[in-house]
Amino acid sequence: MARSGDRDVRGQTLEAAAGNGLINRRALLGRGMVIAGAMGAGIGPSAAAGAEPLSDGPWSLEVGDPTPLYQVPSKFEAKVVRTLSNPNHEARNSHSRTPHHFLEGTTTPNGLHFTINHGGIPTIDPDKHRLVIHGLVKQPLEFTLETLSRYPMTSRVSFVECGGNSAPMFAPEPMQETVQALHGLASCAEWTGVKLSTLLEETGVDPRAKWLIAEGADSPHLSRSVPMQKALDDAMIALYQNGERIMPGNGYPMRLLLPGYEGNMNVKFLRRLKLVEQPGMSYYEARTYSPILPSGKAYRFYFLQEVKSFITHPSHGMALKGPGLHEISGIAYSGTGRIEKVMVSADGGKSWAQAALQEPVLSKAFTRFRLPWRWDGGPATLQSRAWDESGNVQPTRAEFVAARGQLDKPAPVLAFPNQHYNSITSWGVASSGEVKHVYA
Ligand SMILES: Nc1nc2c(c(=O)[nH]1)N[C@H]1C(S)=C(S)[C@@H](COP(=O)(O)O)O[C@H]1N2
Ligand SMILES: [Mo]
Repeated sequence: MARSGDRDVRGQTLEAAAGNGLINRRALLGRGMVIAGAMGAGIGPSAAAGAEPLSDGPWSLEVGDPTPLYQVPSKFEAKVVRTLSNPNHEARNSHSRTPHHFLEGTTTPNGLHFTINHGGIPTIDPDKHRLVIHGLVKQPLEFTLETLSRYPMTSRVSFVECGGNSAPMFAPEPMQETVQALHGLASCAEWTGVKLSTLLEETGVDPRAKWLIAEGADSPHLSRSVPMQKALDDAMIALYQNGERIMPGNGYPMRLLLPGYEGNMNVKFLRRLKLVEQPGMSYYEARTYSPILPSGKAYRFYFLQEVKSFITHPSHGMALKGPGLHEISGIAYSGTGRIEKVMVSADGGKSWAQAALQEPVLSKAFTRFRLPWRWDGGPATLQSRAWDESGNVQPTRAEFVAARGQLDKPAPVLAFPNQHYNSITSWGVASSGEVKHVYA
């Protein structure tokens, strides 16, 4: 609980919102809390500031570096990188995971967007690339990057998440892995391109068309069937990612963006859309990416990425530097729409406080949540739980396992046969300050 002596700059008492030190999110609305005074000894801003003039570092005494044509992060940020499933570049399906624990806000920088490429990253000459829309259309059309760019463009922020994201949590024991290893197959960007409905207006749609088959130009020619309803709703042929051309690993020069739908359906290096009556039952929709149920049955299709959240700060592998005020912060999203609320617990789910959501809260996009917390130095179990605007709620782990099962024995992070895991993640904080992945 917040102690009565803890006050924000307006002199208001930091109001307890739930057990084990959670503070009301309204404390974040003020002009800031008095952190230096509220921190434990030896951490936080120095109380002696202002007494002596600042000393000059060597960087203050010489002319700095020349300006590069394309800038990259500071060399001091070298640890902020993706992790690779095949670090030695073995020729097979390759995953790279977003380091959520090093990032803030809601936009994933392009260099850190996760990627999954089943046949490597093709080097596509944008001038030679073509997109064809055919099948059950009135008039088949072929587009170059140039002709596509003449259509009205729109931008939208959307997350992309692999159906296999968070699958390590199917393990019967909590895997001692970072938020990057557990949840790094989800990222969020602003995508700009042409709405698919605009192009389908021009080709015309035969009323018999119920699906379209999207195909990529990479060597596996990855293809997925997409319901026409989604194609005519918010599907986009994306050409830009956070303002610049789509990264090679994310589908250069164009990809299908299906906001809120399973990552695999967002076909990259997009070269063909064929309108058909029946789904194609391609490799990735017939064999992979369908959740397996405890009964042994599998879903035929499972397109939606359901409501999920996880705390990124603090999270597994970090160490709190001492009791006192800390901010709990994380990411929430739902393939159905906007995030309605996120609740946070510091006592393993016994009591909950509502987190502040950073505006703007966008549909099918990452939403950052925050809550102040006074850690008393004792054990704590941190959890977050999200609700979306349609009333869908993130399941507890017990609820999820009851419905969807778990593995009998541990498996390596990469070898998870099941998909679409979205239950609550728990981080255990020990008295030493060490943070570990736990099940609660
Ligand atoms: N052509 C093609 N499209 C593809 C893939 C691929 O290997 N080839 N991988 C799919 C998978 S499994 C996922 S999860 C998403 C990942 O999108 P990203 O790499 O932009 O994050 O792309 C999908 N689209
Ligand atoms: Mo995926």
